[in-house]
Amino acid sequence: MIFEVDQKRLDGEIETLAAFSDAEAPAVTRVVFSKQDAKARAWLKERCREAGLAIREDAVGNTFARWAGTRAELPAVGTGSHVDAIPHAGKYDGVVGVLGGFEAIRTLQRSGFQPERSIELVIFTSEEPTRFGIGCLGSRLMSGTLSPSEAAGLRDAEGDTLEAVRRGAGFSGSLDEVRLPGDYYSAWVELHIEQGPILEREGVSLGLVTSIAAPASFRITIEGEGGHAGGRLMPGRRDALCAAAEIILAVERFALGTGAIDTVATVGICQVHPGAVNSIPSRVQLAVDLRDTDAARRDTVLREIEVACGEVGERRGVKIDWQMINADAPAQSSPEILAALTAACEAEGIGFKRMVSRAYHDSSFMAQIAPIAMLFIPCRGGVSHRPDEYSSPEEISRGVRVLARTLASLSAGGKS
Ligand code: HGY
Ligand code: MN
Ligand code: MN
Repeated sequence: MIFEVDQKRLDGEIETLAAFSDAEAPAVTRVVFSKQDAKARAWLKERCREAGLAIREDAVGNTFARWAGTRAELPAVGTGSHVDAIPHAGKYDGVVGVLGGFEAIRTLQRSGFQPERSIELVIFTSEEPTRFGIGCLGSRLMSGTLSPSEAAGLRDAEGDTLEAVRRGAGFSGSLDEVRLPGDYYSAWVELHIEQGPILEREGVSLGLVTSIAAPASFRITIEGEGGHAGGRLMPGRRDALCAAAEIILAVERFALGTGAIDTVATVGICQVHPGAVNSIPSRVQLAVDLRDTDAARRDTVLREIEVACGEVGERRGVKIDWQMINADAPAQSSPEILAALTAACEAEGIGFKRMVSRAYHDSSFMAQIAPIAMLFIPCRGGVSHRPDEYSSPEEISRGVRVLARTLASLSAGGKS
């Protein structure tokens, strides 16, 4: 069976989706439940309806577009990703998995293939932590990793709760209904850009993800003493930003200190109060992202940072509070799904390599309710979460062809 991807149309759709953005092109900003997010969702649902897929949305906006199989009573095969984008991001992160998964379904339809198990495209709500501070909100609720009550109470920077925002965006119903049963999907595959340099550097077309790194994130609030930048002399100052500076460098030092290339740590947010050039910072809020393929090694770094906070707080006379947001386990891919991807790569004559994912994905949580794997395509220079993020139409098409073939093989009925 030959699978022909409609590369031209797919490329056009990526450009159309990128235009639903709150940033100047080529940057893309599309924060969950924003107007641009709503436009993107509406546009995607229309395209899926045109393809004859049955659409449903759950109480938090996860969107499901199903191609009914001949044995629709069996657990379905799932694929998909996210279309929300962090501020000033690119146009491929998540989108390749949604539009690529959609094109894989249309490619199978055009080839005359008829699935036994239904094949379902999923567009997850809020994979990015931008608005509510925690990533993979939709898939956490689907997998039961986050409770409905914890989720409902999450607040954005304006203080609006997820409960109020989702209802304002038209998603009602109980969050209790978002959770999927363990046998909802028989298999799950997500296509995604690598967001790293390995495939391009090694000249390999596709990556078969064997495991997804263990992400953790937390907030550190430092309370010092404000005052006049001129009148308050240096001795005895309790400058919250100077204390924060020591902590930020400690985060970097401890991540480097494990000696393992897989330990990564980033302080991506630093909010200074009152934020005036002639006023001593009285309060600083840091948001820290810490990951490792080895959860125990990650947690060692976590503890080192905690100890350093205590020492800096003591020495500088500032109060330091710590709020854990998440500390997730690494996710393992299923040998069965990896085997299906391997067979599809070989059938298509496309080179591949096994690798880990250092970015987290919704598949990290889908792994708790289904056998999963991810399929990576190269991205130029390994760049992502930047406007110059790029994957070529040819690289995307190779990913879509292998995904289509994999979905076809997984959708064969077999055991129920
Ligand atoms: O941060 C991540 O790993 C993902 O891109 N949200
Ligand atoms: Mn991302
Ligand atoms: Mn992503």
